[in-house]
Amino acid sequence: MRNAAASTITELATHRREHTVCRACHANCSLIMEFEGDKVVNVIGDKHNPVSFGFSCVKGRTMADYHRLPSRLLTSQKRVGNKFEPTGSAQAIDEIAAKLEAIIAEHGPRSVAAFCGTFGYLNIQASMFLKSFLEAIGSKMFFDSATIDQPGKFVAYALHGPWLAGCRRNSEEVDVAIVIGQNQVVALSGAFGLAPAHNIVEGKKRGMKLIVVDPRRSETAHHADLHLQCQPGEDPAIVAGMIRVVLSEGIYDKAFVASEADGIEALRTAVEPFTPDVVATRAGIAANDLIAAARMFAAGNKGMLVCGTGPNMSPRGALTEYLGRCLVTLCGHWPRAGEPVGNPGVLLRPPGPVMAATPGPTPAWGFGEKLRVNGLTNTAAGMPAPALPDEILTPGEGQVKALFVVGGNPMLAFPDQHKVQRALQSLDLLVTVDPAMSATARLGHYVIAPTLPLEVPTVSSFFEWSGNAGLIWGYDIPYSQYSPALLPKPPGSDLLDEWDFFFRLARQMGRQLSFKPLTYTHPDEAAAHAYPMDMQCDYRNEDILAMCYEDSPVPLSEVIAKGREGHVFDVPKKTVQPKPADWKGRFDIGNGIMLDELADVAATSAYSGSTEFPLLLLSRRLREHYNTSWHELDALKKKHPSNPAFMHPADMVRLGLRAGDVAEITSDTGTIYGLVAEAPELREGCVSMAHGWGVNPNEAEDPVRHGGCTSRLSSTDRDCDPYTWMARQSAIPVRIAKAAENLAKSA
Ligand SMILES: Nc1nc2c(c(=O)[nH]1)N[C@H]1C(S)=C(S)[C@@H](COP(=O)(O)OP(=O)(O)OC[C@H]3O[C@@H](n4cnc5c(=O)[nH]c(N)nc54)[C@H](O)[C@@H]3O)O[C@H]1N2
Ligand SMILES: Nc1nc2c(c(=O)[nH]1)N[C@H]1C(S)=C(S)[C@@H](COP(=O)(O)OP(=O)(O)OC[C@H]3O[C@@H](n4cnc5c(=O)[nH]c(N)nc54)[C@H](O)[C@@H]3O)O[C@H]1N2
Ligand code: SF4
Ligand SMILES: [Mo]
Repeated sequence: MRNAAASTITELATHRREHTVCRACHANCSLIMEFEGDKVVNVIGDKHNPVSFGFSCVKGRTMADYHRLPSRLLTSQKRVGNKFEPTGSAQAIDEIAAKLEAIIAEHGPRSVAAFCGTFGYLNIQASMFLKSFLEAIGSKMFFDSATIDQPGKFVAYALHGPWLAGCRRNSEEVDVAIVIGQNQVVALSGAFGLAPAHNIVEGKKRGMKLIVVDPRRSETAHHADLHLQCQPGEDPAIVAGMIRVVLSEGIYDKAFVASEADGIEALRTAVEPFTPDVVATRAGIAANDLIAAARMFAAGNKGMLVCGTGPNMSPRGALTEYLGRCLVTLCGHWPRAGEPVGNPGVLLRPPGPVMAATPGPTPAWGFGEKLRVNGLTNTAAGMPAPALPDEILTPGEGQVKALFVVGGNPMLAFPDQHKVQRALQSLDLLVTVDPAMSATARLGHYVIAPTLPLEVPTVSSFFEWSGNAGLIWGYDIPYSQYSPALLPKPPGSDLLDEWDFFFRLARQMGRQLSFKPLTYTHPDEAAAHAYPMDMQCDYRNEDILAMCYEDSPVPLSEVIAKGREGHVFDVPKKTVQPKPADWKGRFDIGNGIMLDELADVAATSAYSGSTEFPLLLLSRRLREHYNTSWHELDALKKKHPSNPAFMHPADMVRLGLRAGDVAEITSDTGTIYGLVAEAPELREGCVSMAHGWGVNPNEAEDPVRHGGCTSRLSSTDRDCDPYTWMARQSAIPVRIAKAAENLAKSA
């Protein structure tokens, strides 16, 4: 008896539960980690959490295992000949600093560029320090993943004009939603908060109508009242068709449009060719469904429309986004004066007055740093990353010679994989900051091994930030969560936080970093509050957090004290303010460039493949994996060992393919392999495949283990958006055949 009692006491002493913020993706779900001693034995969602309601995904639940992956780099790596060798981080910094100084001396600061990938920008301290570092050396060549993602959003935002009260989100009242090519139930990005399936079901109980436009009956479309299972690439015609219905039936919000928008007559003329019958034929949907969708959206009082990566990666993504905004404006679905502001701000200060007004269009491109290729400039979505390989490859003054990649993996994620490889291999210096020997790292000179999320303290500010950036994501309530470091750094490791790497590198180079508190979400305000860092100080993570959120609406100390489990803070309530009587700003719903593009659509036949490449390859996400990472753990591979080529059963029969066969998928730029999986939910004639898999073109591939890299099928020499250079990453024309015996055998 005594022994049993003693062991219970020991168990009680060693068993503990800790709350944490998941940082395996942008959603920042609230998780509970159960420890036995130092060991994490279980991770679950927190059902009492007011924003994630217990939701978690398998990635979050395997967070701790991800920190202990055998392939994780515990020390930085340096290329020696054809091999990589471990190197101390201090030595790596010395050497990188010396190489950079030499490159800058010979080629100027513009020859140094940076790409901030998903795990760079999700870690907002990392991206802030990376930007500061570039600024300190005098380079404006900062690129991020927005221009290989949904640049159309930012461009359309600018051309149409933003709304100072923000986008409508899944607040309690939304009564109608149109979701175009976004699958939030899996991807967690979009307007339905952090527990999308839960929020959609709850919304529908209140009477919310959901319309989904997707060639696939996606997990989100599964909940739809109306699913337009369209031909890919026809989204501009579909939205133009809805606008035409709303205008011709006179069911738009005439008072709102008269008060807030210019250009309705130009828009009316431009959508005229898109009759329900024309759109139905082009997009392969029923004319009555298009009409019903438009009427449903117009009839709502509080509607929201959101586009995802589907239309943004298919032809004319900016046009679809632009027309989507015009439809929202026509229906008057923007938050109005007097409505409550869901989240007045906890750690961040919203960018300006929350007002029912638009300042009018803002510059979409044509400003800032000029690229030397394709006539490109900086844009509202940032510098055009798909053109970075051409910038690297094009000789002449200003040619990029050194590249930092932080939390990104261009070799598997940028379009035109062959060109990306040529570009990266031609660099004098390629440094990745990455826990893995990624496909990009394998072509580089140094890999800096970073700490991982559970090893550092953090706050859930990324999701709050996205609510201020016009992304339609963000908290609806004044919520924040703080998590201390929960796991020690692995024994014997030599790891640096991303911010600390750039701080130390600047110090080594004798450069001065400027610190821009994250509290101020408006760039001008952040710049006004910037101050020089003490370059001799050995800052700790806690110092940096305090500096990031100084002067936050709720003091960081209070978030730390009350926010361990996630907390809704008692901040003064705000309402959307009316605009002043003499306010001049108006939306532009008749932008000439966009409407000329729409005229081009009207003048050309429906988007389709060709005789040689008859199928269209669509982008999609898999629940268990995240872009190019989260591929390794066994728990994640149970369902699919890599990225299957999902196909409609009728296409499989026609092509003589069976589930499990290795298919050879060929576009006019390359060939990849994928395991065929049956997907009756897909529109016939389409293949649906996640990106971010495969290997570099010079590496041996195993279709089962590596999957196929869909970027190898796209080109940046044509079909690109003229301003952001967004390439065709979805709706790529391909042909499919059964792979040769030897490849099939390796399956
Ligand atoms: N064809 C096609 N192409 C696409 C897409 C598509 O749908 N279809 N999607 C596009 C989209 S939306 C995006 S956002 C891009 C993504 O493009 P990238 O941002 O370039 O790719 P990721 O896979 O997100 O990069 C993740 C890298 O970060 C590393 N990493 C993981 N955790 C950490 C960490 O804590 N710290 C650091 N420093 N590194 C970490 C991983 O090992 C991996 O190498 O791809 C785009 N490419
Ligand atoms: N589990 C998981 N979550 C993720 C990611 C991940 O890799 N895994 N990636 C993250 C990233 S970086 C991002 S940007 C977001 C993206 O989030 P989403 O934009 O929701 O991305 P997907 O889940 O790929 O959904 C895109 C949908 O568009 C459809 N589609 C493809 N082409 C077309 C077209 O031409 N027209 C229309 N109407 N639809 C089309 C596809 O069938 C698919 O259902 O997800 C994020 N979340
Ligand atoms: S969706 Fe999954 S990976 Fe993303 S934050 Fe939530 S638990 Fe983490
Ligand atoms: Mo993305």
